[in-house]
Amino acid sequence: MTNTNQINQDLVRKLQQIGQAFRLPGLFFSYEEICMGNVNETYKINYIMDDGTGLAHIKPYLAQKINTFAFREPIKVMGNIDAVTEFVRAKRPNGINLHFHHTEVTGERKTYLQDGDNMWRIINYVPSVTFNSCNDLNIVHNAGEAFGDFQMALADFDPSKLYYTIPDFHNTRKRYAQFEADISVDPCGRVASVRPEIDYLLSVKEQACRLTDLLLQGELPLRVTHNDTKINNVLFDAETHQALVVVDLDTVMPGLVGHDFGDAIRFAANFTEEDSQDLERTGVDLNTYWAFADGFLSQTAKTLTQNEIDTLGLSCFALACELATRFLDDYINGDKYFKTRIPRHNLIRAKCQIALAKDMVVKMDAMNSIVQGCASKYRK
Ligand code: GN1
Ligand code: MG
Repeated sequence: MTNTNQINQDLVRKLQQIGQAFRLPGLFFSYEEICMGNVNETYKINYIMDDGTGLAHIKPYLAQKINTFAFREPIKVMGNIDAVTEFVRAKRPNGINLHFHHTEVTGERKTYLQDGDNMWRIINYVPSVTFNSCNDLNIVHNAGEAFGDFQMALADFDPSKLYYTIPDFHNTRKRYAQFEADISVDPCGRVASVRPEIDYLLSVKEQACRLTDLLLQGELPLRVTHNDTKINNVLFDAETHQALVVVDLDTVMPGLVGHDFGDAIRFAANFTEEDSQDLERTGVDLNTYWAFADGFLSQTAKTLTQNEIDTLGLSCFALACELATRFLDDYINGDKYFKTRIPRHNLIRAKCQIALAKDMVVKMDAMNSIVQGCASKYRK
């Protein structure tokens, strides 16, 4: 038996064991890894059961291993998710919702299973399609609407009920402070080779941190935000391309509207993918930007303050720089946080975010005008 088979068999056994703990009915028969997300591990697991009429019925679920290096307090993560999903479900009982299965451990119902250092959960599988990149402006518009709608659905959720599962997640100043501290330690001797990238990021530090500063100065309100608004975190109907549900709620925490807008734009409105090495082509596609902004503001414009609207363009730059520092910091530290799939993956990702941030500077006036135009359209 080859090594790979051995690993797969181990995984099969592990997934079966997890399914059993969550009391999934039927027989486990296959799994596939869902290769999205840079932090958690996700598997579609397929069960076969009798549908009651003697016919075989295949029922898929999602099994997810929470990365406990990123999420140090996964029980709090699940607490937030439970609170938020139940809140939305009560408001919209007929909508498509995420359902987290429960284990029964000594009579207690839990939506997670502790397995040594690992933490597992099982989620209902929603038949759907996702997009890592998308040229279809209708789909991008629908994603903007979905993230805007998600935030508005939680507008009356009491933020004090949420844990800060990753403290200072979008505190760009603290991200920079950590980055600079790690540069001076240089634990893997990689700093010398990434000087140009470090120099660029430090040269724009004040502008990149302005959003965080405005929050600390009380100029921008805290809301309940998603905080990880990559377009692949929206599930779409395969035929109509309507958005079905927003997923990956691990980072739902108090945050700024700009964190959600900026993160979505730096991912979806980039001409290239997040880890592209084609830096010539990397940059903001203003058509995609416009489509997302229109969808997002159609849901949020009436609620947002003028300051929030005025800083949406800036938030895109802030999020691109913040993520560039995180990727480069991880590279400097020896790739401990983000999953890497190719050599120097984090460096490649950082370079791509830097190229994107540079292009945003050039296009910032246009980005701001588009936001103002969409906001006034939906405020009437
Ligand atoms: C991580 O795992 P994923 O892809 O949902 C990260 C985000 C980054 C993103 C970059 C908890 O999200 O903040 O923007 O990678 N999530 C966490 O691809 O750190
Ligand atoms: Mg995520």
